[in-house]
Amino acid sequence: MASIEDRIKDFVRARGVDVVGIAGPERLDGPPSLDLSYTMPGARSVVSMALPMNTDAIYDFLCKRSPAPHNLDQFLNYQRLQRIGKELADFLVSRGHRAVGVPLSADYRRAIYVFRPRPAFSLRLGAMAAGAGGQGWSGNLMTKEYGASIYLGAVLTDAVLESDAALTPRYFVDGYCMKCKRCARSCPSRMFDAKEEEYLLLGGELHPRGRRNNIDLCHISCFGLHSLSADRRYSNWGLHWIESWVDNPPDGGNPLKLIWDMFKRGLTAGDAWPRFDILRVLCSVLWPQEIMEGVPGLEDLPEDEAERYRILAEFGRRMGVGGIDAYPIPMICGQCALVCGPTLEETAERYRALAESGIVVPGPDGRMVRVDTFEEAQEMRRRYPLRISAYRKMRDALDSIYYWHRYYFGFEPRSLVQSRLYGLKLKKAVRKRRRKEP
Ligand code: B12
Repeated sequence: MASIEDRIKDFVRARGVDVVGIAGPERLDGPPSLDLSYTMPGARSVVSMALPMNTDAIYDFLCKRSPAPHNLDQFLNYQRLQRIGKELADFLVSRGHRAVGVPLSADYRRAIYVFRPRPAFSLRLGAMAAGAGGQGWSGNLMTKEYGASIYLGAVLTDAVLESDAALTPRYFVDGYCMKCKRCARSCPSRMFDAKEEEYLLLGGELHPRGRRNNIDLCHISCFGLHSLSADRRYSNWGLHWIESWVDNPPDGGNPLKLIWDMFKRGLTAGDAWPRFDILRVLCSVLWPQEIMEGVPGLEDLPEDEAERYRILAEFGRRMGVGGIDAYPIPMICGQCALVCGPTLEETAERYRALAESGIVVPGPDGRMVRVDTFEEAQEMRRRYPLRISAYRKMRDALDSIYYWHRYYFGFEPRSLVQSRLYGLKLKKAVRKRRRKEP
């Protein structure tokens, strides 16, 4: 008779997921967000799953043709992963276990400072523990099949499952990233270093990634608050620039200045809350069929950009999020993951597409316009400045402060203790490693 582990894998493979791995209780020793009991008390094992991003949509995004296909791809795949997660959880329940599908993002632990979120459960760490992939230089989860351009899902269960073989901690960094590191160049704000390493401690082993200059740089790029690359050669799909960064890109060395710049820009953007909220509802709610009605598949997306935005905005409104109708594009960046393909050649090709793509800025009727050079982009921004009313700015600032605190503010001694203990263990392991180095 087939084992429960084989049945689980057959179950998800039958639904089109070819990257799947399992981690049992002995694998779950790592950062606080690998503690399953925070999300599901009594959980002992994780089933991790990955779906690939659509490659044509990636090229449309990186080449600055359109951000709409990649955004639709994420909308559809986050719903698909939630559906498969729920079906797998139901399957495990029918076999006498307890099980839940994990929210795919925006499910954070409560903290005093809410704007540097810590996931309740980290899908990347779960996937590493389950052998579905390994950590890449960017910190993204890489898979052998698709590189880092993937979406992750997971189911937690109280069943004690047998673990799959995990990849060695340096599997991707030594075998792939050391010859590439294009992810570091594709991050507009240079969030992580191209040379120096830092580590995650998982199962007593140090897993390398590029040293982070400051995680806020990632938030600033990914939420489109500063979309111009440090070398001014390309941008992501964000609407804004932080003016003082154009001539002096930050290096992460002054964290307070970075936080100040982030708030000054974020709280005057006029649409910061709905842009985050759409991701929150998309990743934590499995929407019924009537909400998905009329949402086309990628192959049926119309050519006309305005019509594409109308479809995405309508989908957002049906999920209860309005206020970004003119530019309903929540996935603005993520370029470090998008460029990272299954082979070095494919990654080089994607990076070339990005590096030569130019800069997008808001144009005449608010539509994004692509230009070749920094000088042209500056001229467009001067001619067509974004006009956001004082009322909208104020309302959005208040919404952002209120909702982030409502959903994520709190004091959790358990998280603090876990974080402190993990920090101490990590320091000790890094010291030990340094002593051994020649
Ligand atoms: C937070 C988050 C973001 C943030 C920050 C990203 C970042 N660089 O960490 C933002 C919004 C900017 C973001 C952007 C993106 N994300 Co994102 N994001 C997440 C999320 C919610 C958690 C990431 C995570 O695992 N952090 C925890 C650990 C691994 O990160 P860490 O900072 O190193 O943690 C350290 C400390 O924080 C501490 N620690 C860990 N946990 C805790 C808990 C407590 C309480 C404390 C005190 C400390 C602590 O220990 C760690 C080691 O030192 C996951 C969904 C999920 N629930 O897993 C998606 C997820 C990782 N994102 C994903 C994607 C696709 C993206 C984007 C490509 C954008 C997009 N959607 O297209 C970009 C990529 C940018 C990048 N370089 O990561 C995918 C995975 C992609 C991949 N291949 O890995 C995920 C899994 C979503 C999904 N369901 O598919 N993301």
